[in-house]
Amino acid sequence: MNQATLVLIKPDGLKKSLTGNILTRLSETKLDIVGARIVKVSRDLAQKHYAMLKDKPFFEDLLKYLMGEYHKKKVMALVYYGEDAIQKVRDICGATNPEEADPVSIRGAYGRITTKGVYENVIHASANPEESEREIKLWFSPDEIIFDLYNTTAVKKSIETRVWA
Ligand code: 3AN
Repeated sequence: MNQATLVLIKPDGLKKSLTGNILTRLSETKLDIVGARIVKVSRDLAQKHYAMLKDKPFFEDLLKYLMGEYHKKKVMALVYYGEDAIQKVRDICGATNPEEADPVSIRGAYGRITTKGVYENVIHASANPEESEREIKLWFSPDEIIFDLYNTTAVKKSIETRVWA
């Protein structure tokens, strides 16, 4: 079954110049990239993305990590699409704990745990179809994805917006 999944190359991945390596590894899946953005992550976006973990003791560090306070203030967000996309991407990413991840997985090869106990595991990938839909809708608007993954609705906006001068 065709699925969409959200991938984030996290600030440590960008700081360590791993973007190319990670995209090359992900291309092994033969999935399609249907959306891509470079994002400066706000606290609000980080909180919404990790809402499920809000009661964990590492939550505050996790927010700071995703916002780039330990590395670079940017994240690369991608939507991959195709047959069994969620599992294919998760397999290449490896386990959450980079020290337990298969050494040839992305997290096993490039991740680390800091002396403060923060998992710096360079990549995020959606865990299941419900999460991928929630996450993709959080990080992308319909027009930033090359086809309509989910139902859309038209709204008229009369808000001031910036354009190139
Ligand atoms: P995954 O990203 O593999 O789906 P989640 O959703 O359980 O795993 O965790 C989200 C993120 O929270 C992880 N990618 C990692 O950065 C961080 N994290 C998870 N468990 C821990 C932990 N025990 N200590 C520190 N950070 C953690």
